[in-house]
Amino acid sequence: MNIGYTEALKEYDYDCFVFSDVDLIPMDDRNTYRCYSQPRHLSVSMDKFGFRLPYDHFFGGVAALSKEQFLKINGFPNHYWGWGGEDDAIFNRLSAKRMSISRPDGNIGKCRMIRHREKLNDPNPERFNRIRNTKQTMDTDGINSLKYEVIKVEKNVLFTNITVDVGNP
Ligand code: NGS
Repeated sequence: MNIGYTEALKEYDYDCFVFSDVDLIPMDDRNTYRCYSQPRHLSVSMDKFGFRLPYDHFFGGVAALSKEQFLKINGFPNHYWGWGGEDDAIFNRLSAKRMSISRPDGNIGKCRMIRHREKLNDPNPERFNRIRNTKQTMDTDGINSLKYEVIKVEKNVLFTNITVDVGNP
């Protein structure tokens, strides 16, 4: 997501960014993908959780942050490898910077998850520790420490597919 942010800014001076898991489809077109005065969590009622939040501080799925909001938290952590926890860390970053979460109504925020199989994406055993240390690490781990190499940029009509090398854990 940090790479998407960086690469998008090479194309145009965008001031709003929507970060979406690849498997989530909004079900209601009143759920506008734009930025708000506070970071916006858009995927608030997912079919897999019975159309409700799985827990209060859930920030996973789809979220919209303005450039200013994103930079205030130094972007997202780079040191999460494997499944889980990165969205909880983002939530902690936002609360550490005293931002609140804006959300659509549960009806409007409905979305469906495309069925998929997850191969090679084991839960990250480090995630609980990393989440706990968010405050101590967020100023040095984020958009200001991002390292990657662009391998290929493929421009399509409706999307750009960018292949990158993010190195190893
Ligand atoms: C939590 C994970 C989140 C994840 C959420 C829903 O347990 O990263 O489940 O996951 N947090 C931790 O593991 C600490 S889901 O069922 O959508 O795959 O987003």
